[in-house]
Amino acid sequence: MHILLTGAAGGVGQMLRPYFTAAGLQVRLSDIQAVGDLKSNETFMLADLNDEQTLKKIVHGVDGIVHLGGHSVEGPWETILKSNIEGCYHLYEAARLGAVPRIVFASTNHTMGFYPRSETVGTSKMMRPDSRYGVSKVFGEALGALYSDKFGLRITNIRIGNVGFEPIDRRRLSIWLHPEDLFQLIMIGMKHPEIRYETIYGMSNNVRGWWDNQRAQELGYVPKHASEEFAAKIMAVQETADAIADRYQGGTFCAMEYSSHRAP
Ligand code: 15L
Repeated sequence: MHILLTGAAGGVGQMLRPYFTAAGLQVRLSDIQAVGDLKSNETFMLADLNDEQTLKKIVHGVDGIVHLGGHSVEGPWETILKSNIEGCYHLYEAARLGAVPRIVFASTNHTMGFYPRSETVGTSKMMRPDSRYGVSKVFGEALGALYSDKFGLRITNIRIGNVGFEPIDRRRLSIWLHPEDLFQLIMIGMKHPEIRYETIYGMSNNVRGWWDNQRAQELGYVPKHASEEFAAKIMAVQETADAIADRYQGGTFCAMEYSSHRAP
C-alpha cells in the first residue's frame, strides 16, 4: 500500500510518520515546506494545495490519501479560504481525476465546538462550528460526501480532538488523541472494506469524553491509550477560567471574537 500524507511537515504529520514506517508502509510525504530525515519507506514532494499541476503528480499512483494539509487553527478568512477550502477542493479533484480510491480527512472537533460540554454528541447531530477554521472543516466533510456519493471515492472524516503524547490541560482530558490511536483510525479508513462515507471521532479512550464514537468502534477501533492516566496531574494545575471557553466543547475557539451576548 502506498499512501500520500499531505501536511507531513506539521506537528501531527511528524508524530504519525514513525507509525507508518513501523507498519512497513510506503509513504509519499508532501507539504509546502521540506521534511527532513526521510526513512527508506518515505519520499517527499513539495506541493502547494492550490497548485493543481503539482497535485496531479503527488496523487499519482497512490492507494489512498491522508489529508492533514491546510491551516490547522483559526485564522483570517483569506488564509482559511485558500488553504482549507480551495486547497481541499483541488486535492479532492486531483484524487478523482487520478482515480485514488480512498481519502482520510483530518476534520476537527471544532466542526461541533458550540455544543456544550454537558452534552454528548455523535455524528448525526447538526454541525455547530466555532470558528472559520471549523466551518472550513464542515466544508471538507461535505466535499467528501459529494465525492463519495457522486464519484465513488471511499472517504473517512476523522473529527480529531487534540493529538499529542499526553493531554495538556483539563479540556484535553476529554478530547485527547494519542498518535498511535490516530494511526489506528487512519488505517481503518485506508483498509476497511465497508467504508464508503464515514465520520468518526478522533479520541483515545477518554472517560471524560463528550463524544459518542460508536461508529468507530463498529469499524473495529480499540484505542490503546486512556487520558485518565494523566488526570491527577492535570487536575492539580489551576487553570484560568473563561465562561464561554469553559462552557463549550470548542474551548478558546468559541471564546475568541465571541460577541453573541451583545446581540439584540
Ligand atoms: C484542532 O483542530 C487544532 O488543529 C489543534 O491545534 C488544537 O487546537 C485542537 O483542535 C484542540 O481543539 O485542542
